Amino acid sequence: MSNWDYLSKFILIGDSSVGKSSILVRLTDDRFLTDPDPTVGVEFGSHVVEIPETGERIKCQCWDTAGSEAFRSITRSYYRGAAGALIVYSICHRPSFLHVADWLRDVRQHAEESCSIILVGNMQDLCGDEDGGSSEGPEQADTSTSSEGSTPAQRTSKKGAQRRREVTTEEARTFAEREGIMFVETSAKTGLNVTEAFQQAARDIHSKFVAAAAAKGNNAHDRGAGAHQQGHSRPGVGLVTPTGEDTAKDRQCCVVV
Ligand SMILES: Nc1nc2c(ncn2[C@@H]2O[C@H](COP(=O)(O)OP(=O)(O)OP(=O)(O)O)[C@@H](O)[C@H]2O)c(=O)[nH]1
Ligand SMILES: [Mg+2]
Repeated sequence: MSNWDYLSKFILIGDSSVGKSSILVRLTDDRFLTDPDPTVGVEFGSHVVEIPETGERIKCQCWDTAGSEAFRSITRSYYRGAAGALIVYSICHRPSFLHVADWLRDVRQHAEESCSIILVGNMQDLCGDEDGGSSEGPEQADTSTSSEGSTPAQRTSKKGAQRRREVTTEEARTFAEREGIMFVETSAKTGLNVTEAFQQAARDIHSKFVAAAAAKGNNAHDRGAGAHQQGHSRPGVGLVTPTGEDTAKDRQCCVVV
């Protein structure tokens, strides 16, 4: 018996050193790496999240991309077929937020039109309060060096330096609302809202799936319906359902178009 009801492809994008890989490791392994290597190209991880209201389980197959410009042409090729996209920035590093518009343009250009997009303001533990300042100890990555010109290495090497919030929750929320995307603040270090970010996106993907099924006159919850054939996917929606038997072959399916 499968431990998931739907399979969905996610991409994590955003500037270098904003914590994309850390978010994925928190989701899949529930741990935090203080000194991870920058991602080279793309990395993969998967995890089943449950939608609390319906109890349905979505297996999130996540492609964690390198933020570095050098890998951009490689990473863009992973956008295709993504049902969900997490655009990550650091709430303590304003340039990473200013670049969100570019990442959004990229997703809209290269991913499916129906891709559910969530803006993720990470590193909430470093400067969670709106007035700025660190709420945690000195071992964390520093992101306080305001601004353009600071390299990711510089931003993460000054242990113990003062951190300041550079993007308010309100500003990010207003941006997200204007763009019609979801929004959440997270901490890969403490785990705050990490699962919730994926749940929120999964919920949105699922509701699109149900709406598409209804438009076609199918019942998305009826396992006997044609919608639940092995590896079936709904074009433009990006959900795959396992068969009732859930063979190993079903579970390896990872490309959703
Ligand atoms: N305190 C704190 N540090 C974090 C958080 N998320 C990531 N970091 C740290 O920030 C640094 C960069 O994290 P990564 O996860 O490698 O960032 P990335 O976005 O994957 O970077 P690229 O792979 O280069 O694109 C690391 O030192 C992490 O330990 C967080 O929520 N809180
Ligand atoms: Mg990474």
